[in-house]
Amino acid sequence: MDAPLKILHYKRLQSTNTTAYQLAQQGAPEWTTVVADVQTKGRGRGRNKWKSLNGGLWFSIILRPKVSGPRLPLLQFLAAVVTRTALEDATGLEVKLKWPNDLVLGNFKLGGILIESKTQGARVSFAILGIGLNINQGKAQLPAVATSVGLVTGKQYDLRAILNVILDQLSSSYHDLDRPSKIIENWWRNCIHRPLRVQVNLPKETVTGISRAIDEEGSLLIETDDHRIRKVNEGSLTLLDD
Ligand code: BT5
Repeated sequence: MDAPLKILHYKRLQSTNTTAYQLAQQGAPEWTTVVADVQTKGRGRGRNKWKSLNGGLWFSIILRPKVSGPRLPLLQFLAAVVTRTALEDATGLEVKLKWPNDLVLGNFKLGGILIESKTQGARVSFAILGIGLNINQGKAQLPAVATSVGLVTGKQYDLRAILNVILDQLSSSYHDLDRPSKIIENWWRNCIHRPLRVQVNLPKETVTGISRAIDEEGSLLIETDDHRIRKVNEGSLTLLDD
């Protein structure tokens, strides 16, 4: 870790990503981490909302990775593999990954990752790595598509202890950003649609086929029914049963 780690803990914020972004613009050091018990305007990708009531772990880390803009998605994949392992270690559950940014438990969404960044040309000035994990919430505090660790195990967890493990493991594997294939291989090994039939809804079309691989920029490669490979870099993925 290049700079001393500072954790800023708030009871309530609109979004830890927004606060972290403002701090980064004011020059806050790398690894400054913003955590909130509750987010009143938690965000997902695009216009998606992120339900962030008490009991979940909602945090954002300020990073200044030395990667070019197109390689920034690697940070999301690195965060996913690190968080997955940390959660498995803390809970004994089998946590899996789904493209592009989901952590899943069984068929339900356990957590998500949202990276927002400021770039100058191809250079990344800073990136805000936002991670949301459902830990201690009950069913009533979660959207229907979601689950929490506590809901599955019946136990309650120490959020700060889980955060510390994730930060620790992330800082010690941060240099893996120079080894994209290592990150991608680990991610792919733990992905639930490897290689299964999927549908990806893109802003203007739908692509259906076999999910074959992730490339080093985080795009999903889908083999369509006419045996061509389609590369998609955004969208929502659904597993098809047929
Ligand atoms: C994500 O978006 O999965 C990224 C979520 C990132 C949240 C963190 S919390 C800390 C930081 N601060 C923020 O404001 N955000 C980050 P996406 O792939 O777009 O998924 C969003 C969708 O997940 C929503 O449209 C819902 O369907 C579903 N969803 C909402 N809240 C959820 C929750 N608590 N658990 C599981 N799924 C949820």
